[in-house]
Amino acid sequence: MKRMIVACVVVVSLGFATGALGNGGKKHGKHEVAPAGGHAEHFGAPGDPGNVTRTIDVEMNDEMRFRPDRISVKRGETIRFVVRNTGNLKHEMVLGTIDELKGHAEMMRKSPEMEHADPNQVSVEPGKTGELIWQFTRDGTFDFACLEPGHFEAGMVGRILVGHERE
Ligand SMILES: [Cu+2]
Repeated sequence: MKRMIVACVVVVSLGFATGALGNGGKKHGKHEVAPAGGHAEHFGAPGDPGNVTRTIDVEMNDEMRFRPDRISVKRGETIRFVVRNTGNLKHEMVLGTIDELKGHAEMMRKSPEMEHADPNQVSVEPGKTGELIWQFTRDGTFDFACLEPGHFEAGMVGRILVGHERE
């Protein structure tokens, strides 16, 4: 858990450094290399829009809840999450394991202005809709959360069951 947080910090610092240098027009460029911390491979990989097998609508609201907050997928499925923010606050859906989400939530509390744009997350302004495409490659129980400061702590979390029977 401790180590996971450290890994996150390192990745983010590198991102900042690259952005700050901004040389060679690489600013805000997509990371081509495999992520150092490798959080993503715990539960899958960014999905190819051409391979989407199912669309799941998710609502985020100011009651600090996701609806649904429990999602079942089959291993191998590529899911397009259509994420609608029905509240008046900014919300986001971040996929991960509960430990790494906790670590990120802590970072977000310390640096609320921090913006992160990874393929495993989507930030959605009030009244807007965003999309997140993810392929689930491993069986298991994974989590998602809103990491806007305080939201995770208020219970804005959900769970994804991969490879389990549909409920
Ligand atoms: Cu939120």
